Amino acid sequence: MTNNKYVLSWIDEMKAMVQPDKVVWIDGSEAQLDELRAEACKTGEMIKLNEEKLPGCYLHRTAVNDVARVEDRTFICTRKKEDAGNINNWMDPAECYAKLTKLYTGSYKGKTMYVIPYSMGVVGSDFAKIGIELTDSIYVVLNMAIMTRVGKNVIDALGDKPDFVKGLHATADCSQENRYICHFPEDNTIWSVNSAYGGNVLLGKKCFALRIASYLGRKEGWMAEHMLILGVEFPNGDIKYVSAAFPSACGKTNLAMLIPPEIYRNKGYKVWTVGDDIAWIRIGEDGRLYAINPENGFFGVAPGTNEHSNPNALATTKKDCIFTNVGHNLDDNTVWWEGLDNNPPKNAINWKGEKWDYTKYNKADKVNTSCAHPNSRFTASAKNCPCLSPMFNSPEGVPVTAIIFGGRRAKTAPLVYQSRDWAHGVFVGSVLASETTAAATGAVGVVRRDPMAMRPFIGYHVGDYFGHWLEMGEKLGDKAPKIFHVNWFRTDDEGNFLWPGFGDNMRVLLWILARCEGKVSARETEIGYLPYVKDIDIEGLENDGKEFTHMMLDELLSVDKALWREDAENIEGFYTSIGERLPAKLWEELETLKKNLE
Ligand code: OXD
Ligand code: MN
Repeated sequence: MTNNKYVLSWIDEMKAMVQPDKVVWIDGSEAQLDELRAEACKTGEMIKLNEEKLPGCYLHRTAVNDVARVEDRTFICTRKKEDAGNINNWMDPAECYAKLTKLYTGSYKGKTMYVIPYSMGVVGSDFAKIGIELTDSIYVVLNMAIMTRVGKNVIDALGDKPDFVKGLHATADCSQENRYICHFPEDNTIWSVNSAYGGNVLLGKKCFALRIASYLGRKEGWMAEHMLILGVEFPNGDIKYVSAAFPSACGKTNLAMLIPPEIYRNKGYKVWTVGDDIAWIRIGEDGRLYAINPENGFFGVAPGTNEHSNPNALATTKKDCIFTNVGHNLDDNTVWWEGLDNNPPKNAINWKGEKWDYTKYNKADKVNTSCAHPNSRFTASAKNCPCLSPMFNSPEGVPVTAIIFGGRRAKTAPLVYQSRDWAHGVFVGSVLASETTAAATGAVGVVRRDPMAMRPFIGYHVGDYFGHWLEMGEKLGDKAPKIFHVNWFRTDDEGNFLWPGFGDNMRVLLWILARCEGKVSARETEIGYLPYVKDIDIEGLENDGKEFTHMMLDELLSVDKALWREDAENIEGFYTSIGERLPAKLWEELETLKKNLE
């Protein structure tokens, strides 16, 4: 498919190590993908679902010990240890290559090596980047063909240049103790072995588009962020775009595909989805910030997705979708997951491949009793999304008016606040945090700092990463987007959520955009600018079937200084752990916060 000598010699080298029986280049054609689908069904790797109800859809189950990203086995292998920073696992590159070479050697024997040329971003556009993934898994090929732009046109766009990310994946024997997801940012290389779960093996996603890309972004003056991108259309037809970072499992896909409440729809408001997980952001020719979604599909969490929480995502999964680790309803050969509806199938196979008894479901032990694994997924093509932005394929991306950071905080963070300026906004993002829920760990309320929601995804030193954010702000000057923080997860003393969330988050988005346009005033507080209660529209709003009142909003917008003082101490510990590469400007921001709270 190519004469590119860099590509060919790298593949030869990898072939000599993994020793496949044959090599197949993925050309991106439907005919080839169809053959692979048929082969995967023949071997049992995938199950074809009901063609009438779910046309073109398949079910796949991973090994039971291989169902999520493995942060403790994910490494950034820079030559100098300090360049990886304190929140990444580090291994010396030479040592890592040697260690993994042993695991890879002969691991493709009896198998086919699939060569997947893929583009992150519109093929051939200025801001796109190319990767080649070698894999022994048809499941990986078919997922990559949904999540990225794959095929011959990509290799043609590469021409004879050496600018591609080299990704090697081997399922090997899927052993947990030998599972490694390793990144060599200085070599443009990713090595993943002993896993077949999406987040570890779809190398275009977290590995390239966040870890390697964040490293490249710093070098080249742009940013790779764990952010959704959405456009809010106003009744006059104007569309304003925001990008928003939330830690994993905080509802990014739901926010990205939000459907405004009826009263807003009737007035002509609409939300358009550009991306649900990753944004590549750079300064455009007019000096403003522009964002693209480098992906071509959604790898969304299935449980909890339903007609109320995210009808657009549900619609997106109705054709040409690959479901992973969800339940299999044998009565009609469809899929089911917890939270889809109130009709658990009576004749079903669970995510482990065992007969499932819906009467034994126990919320406190989801992993063992649920039909679908809590981290089960759908891989769906962006083009099937009913609210996909017409700008999705725009090579320039969309201009960003506001940046939003969000965490899961029961008490501390108010519903929404605005940072005083860019540097303060970088401070707010740098200390982003979520509290663990009982369901996740057993320990309630443990704060995990997740800077810019990038904790598991920064491909270099976190202190340098913050420095890069500050520098971008300096370059943007007065064209910088405004930065906000939201918290949809504030609770009362009984642990009930105070804010209805989902479509009603539109009300908060509108305040944010009104602030960006200088159309609404705000009150300055210790932590930043907060809305006046009158300025968040609560017309027709209900929470849990009860009318939502201004008093409730008052509570959601209150700042408990004692809790914030505690938080400031926690931030100090976090900043201290980062060491001397933490920019002085952020220490100053922390001092300002502390003074304000005195
Ligand atoms: C994801 C994640 O899968 O953030 O998007 O874990
Ligand atoms: Mn994510």
